[in-house]
Amino acid sequence: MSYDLTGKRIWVAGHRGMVGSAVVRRLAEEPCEVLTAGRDTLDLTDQAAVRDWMQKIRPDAIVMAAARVGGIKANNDFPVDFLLQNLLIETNIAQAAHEADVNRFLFLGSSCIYPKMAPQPIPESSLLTGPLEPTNEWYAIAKIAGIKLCQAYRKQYGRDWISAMPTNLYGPGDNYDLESSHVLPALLRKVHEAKVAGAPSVELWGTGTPLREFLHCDDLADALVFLLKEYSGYDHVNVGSGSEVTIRELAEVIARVVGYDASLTFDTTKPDGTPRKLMDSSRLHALGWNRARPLVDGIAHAYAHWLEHGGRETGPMRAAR
Ligand code: GFB
Repeated sequence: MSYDLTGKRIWVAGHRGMVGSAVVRRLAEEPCEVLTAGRDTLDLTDQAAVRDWMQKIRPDAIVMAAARVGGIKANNDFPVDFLLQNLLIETNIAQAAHEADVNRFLFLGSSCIYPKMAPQPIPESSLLTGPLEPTNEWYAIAKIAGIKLCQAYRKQYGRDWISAMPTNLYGPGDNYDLESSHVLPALLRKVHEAKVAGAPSVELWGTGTPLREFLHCDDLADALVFLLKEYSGYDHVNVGSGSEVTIRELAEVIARVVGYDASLTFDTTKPDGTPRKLMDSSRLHALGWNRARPLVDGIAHAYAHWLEHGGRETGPMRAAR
């Protein structure tokens, strides 16, 4: 299968978020036209507005990077927001896309769709084989519904809609708000602020023992454009870097990048979440993509970008990836 992007009009939903903006940057290298809609123009939770916009714009393809996202605490604290907003965004866009005859659609899920105790590395076939991790089951259920929507439109209407499941992501445009962010930007900020203040220690949440796999958003964007061009199929495709670190090791890598050797303390009243979630990305590799950069290089890039942009948070819980 090969989907030629030449002359195609591609809507990147959620283009201001970390993933959406990375996809826009990557698509700029392709001979296609990128379409975007700011939040001031289009409320993705408004069904009628999404339908009207889609009828007017009629894209050839959609990359669905819009979502309500956040780290472990935000997911745990705001279950309604994570479940409801993601369901609304997904169903509105999918239904409107079908009505506007959009035949190419790339949906983005998350590694948290898999059971908490899935075999490691996690194959795509683990989906719906066991109970979810309770801190993020709300987000996971919404993302599983998105995968199923793509499969349902393929089955009932023959739509060439596909899904990709990224692992934990980071990079330019990430959320650095300490309450709602993921661990990587949180630790970059904490270590940086400890360095500036000359503080002797940095506090991490949980025990530091959970394992996580991290992927730079520009690597994800490259993989997504690859899938858009090269993949057609009912099954979703994992997108990971293939290597994992404990949260303690992550903090140590970040300390090296920032250049500050603080001691680490652990707030074990905060949840660890899932103990391990390394994805099996062999399906993606077999299709021909395997270009994830080393973690230390990616973190150095993210840190430089954050410093260039004033080392400030990008806001709590944006409604776009
Ligand atoms: O990245 P994170 O918030 O989310 O946390 P998940 C990963 C691990 O880092 C957990 C620990 O074990 C946290 O307890 N951690 C240590 C910290 N210090 C910190 C800190 O300062 N901030 C944060 N945020 N964590 C998310 C899901 O799970 O992963 C989402 O909640 C989504 O739904 C996303 O799937 C990819 O990796 O646990």
